[in-house]
Amino acid sequence: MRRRIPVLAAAVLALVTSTGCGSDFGLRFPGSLPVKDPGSFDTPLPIPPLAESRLVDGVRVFSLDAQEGSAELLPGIQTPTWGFNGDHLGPTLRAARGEAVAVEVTNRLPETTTVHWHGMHLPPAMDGGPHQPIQAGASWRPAWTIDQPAATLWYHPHPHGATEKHVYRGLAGMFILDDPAAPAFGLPDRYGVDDIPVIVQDKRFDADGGLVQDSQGNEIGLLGDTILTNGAFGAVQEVTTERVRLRLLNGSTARTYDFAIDDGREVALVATDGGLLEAPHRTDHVRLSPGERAEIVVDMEPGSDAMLISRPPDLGDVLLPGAYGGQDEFEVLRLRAAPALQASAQVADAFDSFGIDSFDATRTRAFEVQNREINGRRMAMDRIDEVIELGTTEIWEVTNRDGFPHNWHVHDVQFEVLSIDGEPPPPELGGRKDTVYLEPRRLYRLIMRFEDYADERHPYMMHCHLLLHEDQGLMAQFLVTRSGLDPEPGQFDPPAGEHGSH
Ligand SMILES: [Cu+2]
Repeated sequence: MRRRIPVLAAAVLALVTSTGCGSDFGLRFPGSLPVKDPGSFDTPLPIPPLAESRLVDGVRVFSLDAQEGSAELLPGIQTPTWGFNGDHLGPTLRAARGEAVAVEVTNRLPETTTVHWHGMHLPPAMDGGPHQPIQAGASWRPAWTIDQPAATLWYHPHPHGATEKHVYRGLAGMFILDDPAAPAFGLPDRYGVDDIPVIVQDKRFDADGGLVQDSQGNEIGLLGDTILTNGAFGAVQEVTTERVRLRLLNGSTARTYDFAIDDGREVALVATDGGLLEAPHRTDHVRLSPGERAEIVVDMEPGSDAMLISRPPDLGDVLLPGAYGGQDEFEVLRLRAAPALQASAQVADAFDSFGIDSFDATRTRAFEVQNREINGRRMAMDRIDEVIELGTTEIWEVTNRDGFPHNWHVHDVQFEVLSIDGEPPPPELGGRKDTVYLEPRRLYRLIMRFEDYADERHPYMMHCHLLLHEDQGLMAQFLVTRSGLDPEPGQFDPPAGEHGSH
């Protein structure tokens, strides 16, 4: 067990740190520990397999089975887990812009689940939110056409009140979108060779190796003391090229990371949630809250080692940063370069430009997040909170009124951050986003367009992607309709269960 994070030592360190700091009470929230691992990081990084698909009448059809299993998350120990098409996590789905896709999802779990396509622009009935439950033993077959830029998306369950549990047990996978019409821009693109999926999650284990899902009173949820990359602890990726692209996904339930290379070198941040930035952004760190993604390109020297770490993330003006992982620093993934490296292309200086014009916005809505509520209300499956007219552009003003972290995720769209407290967003928030961290008491102005899919009966979700908060009801429902008018009383008939019975 020498490569497992030494919990006891970390607890002692937490005590020392908290008493020395004076502004924090580290042991009040034992789920939040500074985690250090001196281990050797020599477990080969598991690369999720690319999902097989078959073409049926021009539709690319994938199959996903949610199932129970057992996986070696810690060396030599079997942990009961859940996974898609396997014991833990799921295969990487991959499709191109313009393709018609379908996914045959079968639930082999002992309870109801759903599968949501996080970041995808698609009809709400295909979204896989809480209104598309798949009962135990049942199947569901969503189908849609990929119609958005190349991006690193992901899929995970979204059953109302149980999302934290289902994701934490291992139900998550990447969904990579390609755009054949877009230039390659010199970006590394050989999956598993120089284009590496990196799903980062934190876990807690009991003495028998079982996953412990216990937030221990922490109001943001569970903070694990063991960091897994693609389901492995202490992983190393062998690098054979001068440049390697890491597709970072924060698949954790509550923890926010600040990814960096241990020697402080700059990397090129090339993409965020919804695709490429307008130009690479040279930076030495990238903060990701749960659900967010970032693609970085790391330059490697032959024969060298580089450690991807997470530095103490700046969580903004929270009351007890140490309680929310704001003081934690730990290693994530070792990159080990071969003695001789294949040449890599030069990454372009600029990518495609884009941008939603704020003059197009016809409506502004304000959302206040506080006490697990949005504008004073918790999620209700039979209540529509907002109705939006198809084809319009809106500005949403979102503020976290609590003294602890939240973030903000909107289904169906990729939004852009117009401003934060009236200032332009930093470069890392200058791209297409579907999830953004909400520093307390700051005003985030987001702009988005609602296009293509009108539906009077099936809502999309907006919610905090800290999964405990989502489960507790920090979520709201919106319809996109042709009229944009509220549905007549009784017209909204939540279609829960319509997909779960066959
Ligand atoms: Cu939250």
